Amino acid sequence: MTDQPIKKSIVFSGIQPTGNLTLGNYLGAIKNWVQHQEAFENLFCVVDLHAITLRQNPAELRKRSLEVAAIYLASGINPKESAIFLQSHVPEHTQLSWILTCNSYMGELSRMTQYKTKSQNKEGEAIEAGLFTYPILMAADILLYQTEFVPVGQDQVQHVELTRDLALRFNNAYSPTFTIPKALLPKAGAKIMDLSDPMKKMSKSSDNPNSFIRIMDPPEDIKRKISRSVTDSLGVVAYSPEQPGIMNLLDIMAAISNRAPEELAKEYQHCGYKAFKEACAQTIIDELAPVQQRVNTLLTKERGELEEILAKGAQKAHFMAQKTLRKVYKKVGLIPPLG
Ligand code: ATP
Ligand code: LTN
Repeated sequence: MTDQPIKKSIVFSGIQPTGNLTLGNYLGAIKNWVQHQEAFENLFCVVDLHAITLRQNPAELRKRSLEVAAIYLASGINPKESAIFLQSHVPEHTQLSWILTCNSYMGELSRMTQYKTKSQNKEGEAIEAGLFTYPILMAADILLYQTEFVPVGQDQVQHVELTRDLALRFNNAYSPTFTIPKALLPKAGAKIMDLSDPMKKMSKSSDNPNSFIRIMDPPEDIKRKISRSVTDSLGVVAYSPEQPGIMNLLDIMAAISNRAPEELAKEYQHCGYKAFKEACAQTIIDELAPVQQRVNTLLTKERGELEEILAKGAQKAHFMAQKTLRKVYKKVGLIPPLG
């Protein structure tokens, strides 16, 4: 018997530094990353190249990129366990993306729900090509690291499926090159809904600030937004699809407390909506308060450390990404650079 350390499976995920991160991003993605952190070898990326799919204010984008990294750390991502880095610091992402673009079909890209919705919102306007090819860059992000699991919210599952298709196509056309990744959804919180319209997903790019809770929202705002959230006229707390607003609040509480939403519904069944909403707001406030405090410290007093963590993360990611890209270069007939 040799004492070889067991190789951990690789996890990759990312969030775009556009807008303010919401409770949806926190519960659908980040909290799940933290929970699985020790079982895997992790790469958590701030996908700034994805952010510029739609034009950004440059100063704002710089600020948000650091803030997202700070949120990862403040939420419990341990930089000793996981690499945290900015996508634009590892050039292999765009390099692999081009090679995959040459192996992707217009048809499969035009079937992506996110593309369809975002392009419909721009009817009559010019649609940026990046909006169309964006899932290929996401596939490159994932495949560069021989990723096995991709922890994301429900809305990204279709993109992970496309990534699998592209990887299988490449492996079949050349020879086994990429690990075939799988999406990893959280037990609760995979789809947090909009507080003003519980049939829509909570989104950080929504125009209505009452529709989402930001990770950095102060307690008064959280209380106000939850108390105004759209529910129904049934008046009894129950976990039922006929009550999507209440279901959503129960899902939020369940995801935060690691409990079953049905069990929470029982606990609050004799409680009016007002008191239930107050309890829900308090659960959120208690969860986010320490994260907010830590983010503020990281962005001020510990900014140097934050930048150092990003530099180390990029170095590690670059090392891993280079290995895959060299393989890919050889397979398709490009000459890998010396060194
Ligand atoms: P945008 O509104 O700008 O498209 P977004 O809020 O959907 O942004 P992304 O950066 O696209 O945020 O998503 C980052 C991660 O957060 C992904 O894993 C995504 O699945 C997850 N996520 C986003 N919104 C929700 C939500 N409402 N519920 C659960 N997970 C979510
Ligand atoms: N497209 C994702 C963000 C993203 C991502 C990734 C998530 C870009 N690259 C790789 C997981 C793995 C989104 O949430 N809009």
